Amino acid sequence: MTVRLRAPRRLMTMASISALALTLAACGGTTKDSAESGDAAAGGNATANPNAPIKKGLKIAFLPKQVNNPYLTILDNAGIAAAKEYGGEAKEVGPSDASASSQVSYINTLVQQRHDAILISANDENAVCGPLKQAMGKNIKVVSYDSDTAKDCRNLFINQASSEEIGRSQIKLISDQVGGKGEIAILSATANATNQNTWIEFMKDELKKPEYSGLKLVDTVYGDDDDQKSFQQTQGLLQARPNLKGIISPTTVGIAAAARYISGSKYKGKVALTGLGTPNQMRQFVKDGTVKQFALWDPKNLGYLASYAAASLASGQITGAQGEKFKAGKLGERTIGANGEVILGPPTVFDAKNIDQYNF
Ligand code: RAM
Repeated sequence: MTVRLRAPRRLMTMASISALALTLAACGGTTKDSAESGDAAAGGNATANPNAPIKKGLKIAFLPKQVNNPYLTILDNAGIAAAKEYGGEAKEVGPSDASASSQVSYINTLVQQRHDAILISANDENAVCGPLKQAMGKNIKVVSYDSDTAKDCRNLFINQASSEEIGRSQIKLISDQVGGKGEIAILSATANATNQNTWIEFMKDELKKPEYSGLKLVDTVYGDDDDQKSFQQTQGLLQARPNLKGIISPTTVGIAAAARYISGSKYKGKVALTGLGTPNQMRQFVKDGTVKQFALWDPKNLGYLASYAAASLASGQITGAQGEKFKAGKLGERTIGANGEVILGPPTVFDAKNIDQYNF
C-alpha cells in the first residue's frame, strides 16, 4: 500500500494526522501473514480473549516423531477425534523414522497448506526451529506435545507429566526391583529426543541421592525408537555387561522390544526391566514375569488436551502466556504454567494387579 503525503509537512493539522493514522490502521488488514502474528512465545503482544468461541473449521495437523509408533498413533488419533468435537479438521502426517531433521519438510508443507495450527512431538529441539518460527511468523500456532522444541520455537508445550517426576520416579522403580544395588543401564529412543534426554538428566540427578548410592549407571544406549534396533541394542547391552542388574527404557518402543528380547533369553528373571510403556504392548511381559512394574500416562488424554490447546490458541482464547486458562473439553479447565507449559497429570504405575484395567 502506498500513502502519498501531498500536503506540506507544516500544514498538516492534528485532524489530518489522525485521519492518516486511521487510514493506515484500516489498511493494516488481518491476514495470517500480517504483523499481528507471532504473538506469545514468538515474541509478540497479542491479547487473549478468554470468551472467544472456538472457531469452526480450524485446520490442525499432528506431526509425531514418526508415524509408525503405536503410542503416538493413539495420541494423534485422540487429537483428531477431539477436533471433530470442536468442529475442526485434523490430520496426522510425519516421517517413518525419528531422526533429527526428518520433520522439517513436513513442517514446510503444512505451512504452505496454511494450517491454523501445527502440533509437533519434536525429534530434535533445534532442528525444527527455523521452519516452526516461519510458521509462527505467518500466524500459524505451534504446539509441541510429548517432546518439546526449544522454547522460542512454539507457542505452547503440552507435557504428559512433570518431566522431573517422570525422570526421578524411573530410578525409584528400578531401585525397588533390583533391591537398591548393582549396575543399571538405560535403553533410550534417539540421542536427540528432547523428552528422553530431559528425563535422563533427572534420572542422573536422582542417582546422586544417598539412598541410591548402591546403583551404578554404566551405559546409555539408543534404539532410535526402532523396534529391531532396540531389540538388538538390548541384546548387545546384556552381552557386554554381564553384571547388569536392571534396564530402564523410557520409551514405549524401547521397553516393548527389550521385554521381547529378555522374555526369550537366559536373562529373564535375572535382569529387571522398567520404563515407560503402553499397557497393551507390555501386558504379556508382565504376565510372563519379565516385567514387574512400569509407568505411563494416558496417551489419549495427551492428544485430546493438545488438540484443545491448539484450537484455543488459534481462536484467540489464549496466547500462551503463563496463567491463561482454557477449556479442554471433557478434561476441564487447564492453566498455562511457566515457559508456556501445560501438564496433563501424574503418570500411572502398572503391574500385574492393575494392568488389565487399562486398554491402550
Ligand atoms: C515413545 C516416544 C515418545 C515417548 C514415549 C514414552 O513412544 O519416544 O516420545 O513419550 O515413548
